[in-house]
Amino acid sequence: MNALILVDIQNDFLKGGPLAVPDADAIVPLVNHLQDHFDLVVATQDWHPSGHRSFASGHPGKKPFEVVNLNGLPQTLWPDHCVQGTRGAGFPARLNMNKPEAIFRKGANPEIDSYSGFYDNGHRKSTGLAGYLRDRSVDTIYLAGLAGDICVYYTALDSLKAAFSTFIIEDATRPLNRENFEKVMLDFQARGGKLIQSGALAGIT
Ligand code: VGL
Ligand code: ZN
Repeated sequence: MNALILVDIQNDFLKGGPLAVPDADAIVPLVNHLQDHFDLVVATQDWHPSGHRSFASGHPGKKPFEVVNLNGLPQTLWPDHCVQGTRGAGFPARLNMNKPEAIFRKGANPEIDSYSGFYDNGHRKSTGLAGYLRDRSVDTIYLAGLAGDICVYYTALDSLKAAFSTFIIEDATRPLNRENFEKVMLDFQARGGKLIQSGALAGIT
């Protein structure tokens, strides 16, 4: 059984948002179309309380994209984004959110960031996503969404660790940083993950 996971396709990561991913809006129509190829679609949602410790605004003298130590883990500081209940944390109206059967929220603990849809960055607390997918007899996961080099990548790594066959649909994601994306995709593939183009999906699913 295949599942498509939509990673963090939220207003704050789209055009005009505080953490806008370059060209991110281009994936929305493609992602809407891709959903037709899957029997199961789920989504993840970055969902931070205001004052989350990953926000640069709470670290005097620090700027977004600087790295600090947060409770023993290296933490890139971000502009305030995806604050619970705000429009920016919501899904864009033009994204089809009728098909996704469940939404897994992450990043609610103010003391630890959560890039992966499966676990926080310290691998301390599960979101329940792996158990949900196994219960639905999923063995193969396809990933689309934002950002390709951050939350899509970390979700893909945990998917491999949980022994799911894992595909990233390359044209259905966009990175914050293209150079970093190329680097982390080599790592993803070295761990057994596969990069595919959406055009190849019609024959597979
Ligand atoms: C993300 C940075 C901070 C993402 C979330 O969805 O890729 N990146 N929070
Ligand atoms: Zn975040």
